[in-house]
Amino acid sequence: MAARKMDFESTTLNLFDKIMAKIPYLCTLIRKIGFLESLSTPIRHPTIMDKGANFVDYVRVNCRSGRGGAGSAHFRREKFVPKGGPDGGDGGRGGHIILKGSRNLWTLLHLRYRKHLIAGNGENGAGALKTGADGDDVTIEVPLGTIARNDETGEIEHEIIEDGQTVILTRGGRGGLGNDHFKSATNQTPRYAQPGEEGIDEWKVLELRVLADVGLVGFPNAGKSTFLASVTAAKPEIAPYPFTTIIPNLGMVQYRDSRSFCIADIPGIIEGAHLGKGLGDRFLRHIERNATLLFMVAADSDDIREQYQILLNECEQYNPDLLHKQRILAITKADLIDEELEQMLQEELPTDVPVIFISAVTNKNIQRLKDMLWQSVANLRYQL
Ligand SMILES: Nc1nc2c(ncn2[C@@H]2O[C@H](COP(=O)(O)OP(=O)(O)OP(=O)(O)O)[C@@H](O)[C@H]2O)c(=O)[nH]1
Ligand SMILES: [Mg+2]
Repeated sequence: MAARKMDFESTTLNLFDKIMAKIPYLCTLIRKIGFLESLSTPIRHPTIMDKGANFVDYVRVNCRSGRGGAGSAHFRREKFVPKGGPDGGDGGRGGHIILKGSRNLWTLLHLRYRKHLIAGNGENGAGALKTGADGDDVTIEVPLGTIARNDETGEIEHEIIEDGQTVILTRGGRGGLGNDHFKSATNQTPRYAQPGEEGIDEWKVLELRVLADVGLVGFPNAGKSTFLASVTAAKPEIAPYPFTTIIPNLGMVQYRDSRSFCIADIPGIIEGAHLGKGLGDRFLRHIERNATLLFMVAADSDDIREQYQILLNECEQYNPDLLHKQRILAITKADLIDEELEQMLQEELPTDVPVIFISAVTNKNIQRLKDMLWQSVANLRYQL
């Protein structure tokens, strides 16, 4: 009996030892399983929200200008100066909220987490005609092309288009007048002064509309970014899948005789963009300011004329004024079709717009297109 008990105990101990010996191996196994699992779970690629998060072109800000300081109702009191008369100074004005254009900024990102702009209050006036100090202004820098709207009415109030340009977004309250202002022949001891004016507390909408001479309009994958990269020093992302570009890109074309113009490449638009399809019409606002619209349709599309019409329609749905802009139609990727097919396509092209076949790969007609764009830009810029 005792021997059997000993036997059982030694077997248990052996088993225990064996398990303990296997622990490092089990740990490695568990780690390996974890590694294999991580292989099977898809890697999280940056999403549209991640990539575009730094491009902010619309913010609502709460602007609170400062209250004006009260005027002083004070009388001069000095030895040997009896009945010195009123000498109350004026209150200082409240601080303004000021917008300032800066060519170094490109988005409104810096205002995304700075929702409340609060200016300082003006100081009260004092005796001996001392005027109170003005409240501290709050100046926010914004990129060129920013417009400020009234949040309630949607009315455009200001537009920043030049570097260093400043406008008062929300005006600070006026300082009250001191009693010195109210003295008169019939009232030589006015015992009152004006209170300071209240500051304004309001919401404003700041919207960025990129200032560029030429805007690229096309379906995703049409070759817009490739064209931008071939004529400017910009390095946009280029890839053979739709919606590679999800935020606008800008590039400067160095034209002959050191003249230059700016091109904006906006994300591709698709049929129904005005109903929110694809990336929607959110980025169309960035071509509203462009002098010329360069429509781009790929040469290997099923029906070039139809695609052009769809793009035109989306622009019209967004803002009918876009149709009054100068237009050029570029048929991209012309290297994918031969001369014969190009001749055949010529007959099916829209007739209401200048058309040019280009290829960013073989450089076909790129210089000619630059000439056409410059002509169109210069026409408006210098009213030739
Ligand atoms: N063969 C040929 N391929 C081109 C040409 N231009 C662009 N591509 C190719 O077309 C694909 C799409 O080009 P993108 O410039 O990214 O197109 P996009 O219009 O900017 O596309 P989204 O940003 O998605 O709207 C890429 O694989 C380019 O290499 C061209 O002239 N010839
Ligand atoms: Mg692109």
